Amino acid sequence: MIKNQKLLTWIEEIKSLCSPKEVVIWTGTQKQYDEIADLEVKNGKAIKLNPKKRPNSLLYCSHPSDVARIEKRTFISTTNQNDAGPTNNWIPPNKLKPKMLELFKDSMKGRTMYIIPFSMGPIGLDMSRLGVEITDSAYVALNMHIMTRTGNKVLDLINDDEVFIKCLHSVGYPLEPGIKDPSWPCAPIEKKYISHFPEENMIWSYGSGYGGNALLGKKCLALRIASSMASKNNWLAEHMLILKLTNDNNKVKYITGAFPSACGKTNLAMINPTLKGWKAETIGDDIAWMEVKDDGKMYAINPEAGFFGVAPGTSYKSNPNAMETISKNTIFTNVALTDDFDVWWKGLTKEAPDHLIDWLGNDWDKTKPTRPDHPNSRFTAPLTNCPTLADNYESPVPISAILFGGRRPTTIPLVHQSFNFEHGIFLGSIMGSEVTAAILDDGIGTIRRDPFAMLPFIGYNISDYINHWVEMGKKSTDELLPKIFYVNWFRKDESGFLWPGFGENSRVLKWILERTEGKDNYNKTPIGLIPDLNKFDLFNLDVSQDKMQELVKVDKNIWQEEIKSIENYYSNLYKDKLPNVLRNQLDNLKRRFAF
Ligand code: GTP
Ligand code: SPV
Ligand code: MN
Repeated sequence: MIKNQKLLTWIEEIKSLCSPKEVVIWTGTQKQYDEIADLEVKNGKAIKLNPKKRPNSLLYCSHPSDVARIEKRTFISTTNQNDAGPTNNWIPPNKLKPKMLELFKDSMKGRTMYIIPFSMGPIGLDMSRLGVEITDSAYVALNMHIMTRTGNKVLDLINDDEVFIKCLHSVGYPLEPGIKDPSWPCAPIEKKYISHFPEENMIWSYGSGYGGNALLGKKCLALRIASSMASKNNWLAEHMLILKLTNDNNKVKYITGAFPSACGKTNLAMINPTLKGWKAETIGDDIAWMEVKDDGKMYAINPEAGFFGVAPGTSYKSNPNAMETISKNTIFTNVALTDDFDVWWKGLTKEAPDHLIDWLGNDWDKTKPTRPDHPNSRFTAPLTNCPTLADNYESPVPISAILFGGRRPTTIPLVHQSFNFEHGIFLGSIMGSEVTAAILDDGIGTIRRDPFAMLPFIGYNISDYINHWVEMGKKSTDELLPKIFYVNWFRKDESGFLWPGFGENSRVLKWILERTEGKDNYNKTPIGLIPDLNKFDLFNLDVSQDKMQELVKVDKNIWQEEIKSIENYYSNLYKDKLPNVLRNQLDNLKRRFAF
């Protein structure tokens, strides 16, 4: 039962604004989940997958206009534009709120309004944060049940007069009498708004039902609002995986990694090391909240309770742990349906089945020029399904290394280490990657800078964000803070990727952990420390010496171009607010190359 007066008042307010047909409070029981799932199947919204092959699992297929995060329709709404900064779309609250209130007016007509209390982070942990999402989408309710800790246990905390973050969501498709509900209701692009009000820690999302646009605990709360909260309270909210590693001497260390969307976080978080005696365990695959504790070390938690992972490319060969994770209790979105009511996507098996129903609901066979799955199709599955989930996944863990990475076909070596923490901040700031299908955009494949893999997720001014990282660095010493690395699994030559990736990335992790222990296994270059190939584990690896040389090459001419590009990027983006740390680091880099 809801007792928190603030919550009761807010629910009444939204009820009279949005006019839903009925209100359902999410209790978090399996019974409630199953009932809503069954109703969705009965109403033709979802397909129940073959219980013999994929127990307790659903397939949803979205409207073709609603397939990914939409950065153009994502807003940071602050009184002053400077507080949102140059990386965010900005509309001030006094303009945005009236516009959105008009859209929300009666927007839930004919629909059920779900009240979902949730905790980002383990229930009751001091690093966790509470939220309530009000939504008219059963898909969102079912996904939130998997992706967050939800239900009565969380409500009990909120009832104890705790603060919670208000998250309002509507698919933006009111059911006027006589209107048939489509299988994936949503609003046209120009009416979609994914809005954040960091001054009052509030989220309003209208018109999209997909992923990060609609599961408001994830990118909206745990990254955009959380990063803004963290900047004022000495912590960090980052787009990072968290991985536990045990080496062949039984030594345990933890790392985090920030790679842009669809650039390998889930895969690294579930890595099966090819190195003998090494063990990897999963803690998180998308978001890390971090703080420096009294012992001077940086600790991380995964605020999520599930995976919302990229389906294409996932197979027993590339990521067997993900395959096990999604073997049951999973919601699939925008993958293809097989004749025996199982799922298929590009890369699952070498050959596609002879016949499929594609994600648009059409018959598909190999003569069709189109692919049957959407490139940003996804699975939603609970962390507890993951065979490699670490047993201490709900406790803050001390981080030894932070990895930055992205898809860079040239220039960036397989791995390099920063000279110190502030140089690491510089590496984060210049990160770039080929744009992937995780964003609804025309620019897929082109390289864009994506600082800290946070370009779409920093909920405030990026200059302040960089300076906040500097402040975090001052909370401890370089000795105790995580060491910072830049990795690139995606360097290419004419024949494709130079590096086999996936399980073989454990060789890079081994080098990295040795570096955190100060081992002399490196060569110094102007951009940082790269592996000395004589001291890099190449045993049983099928990569030629030439390719290995190419993978760690730092080419002076190419870097001269890269530095020009960084200078341009900095001056276009930061204008007169370039943080000192970046100016100094860029000067240092130029000096080391002596251009
Ligand atoms: P988001 O959930 O969007 O934040 O993405 P993510 O960073 O978790 O990406 P994910 O691990 O799902 O990887 C996306 C794609 O990259 C998949 O198609 C993978 O097969 C591919 N990939 C992951 N790791 C590697 C690697 O080491 N080498 C190569 N070549 N491809 C990889
Ligand atoms: C990403 O795009 O980085 C994702 C998927 O993790 S979504 O939650 O839809 O943003
Ligand atoms: Mn992500």
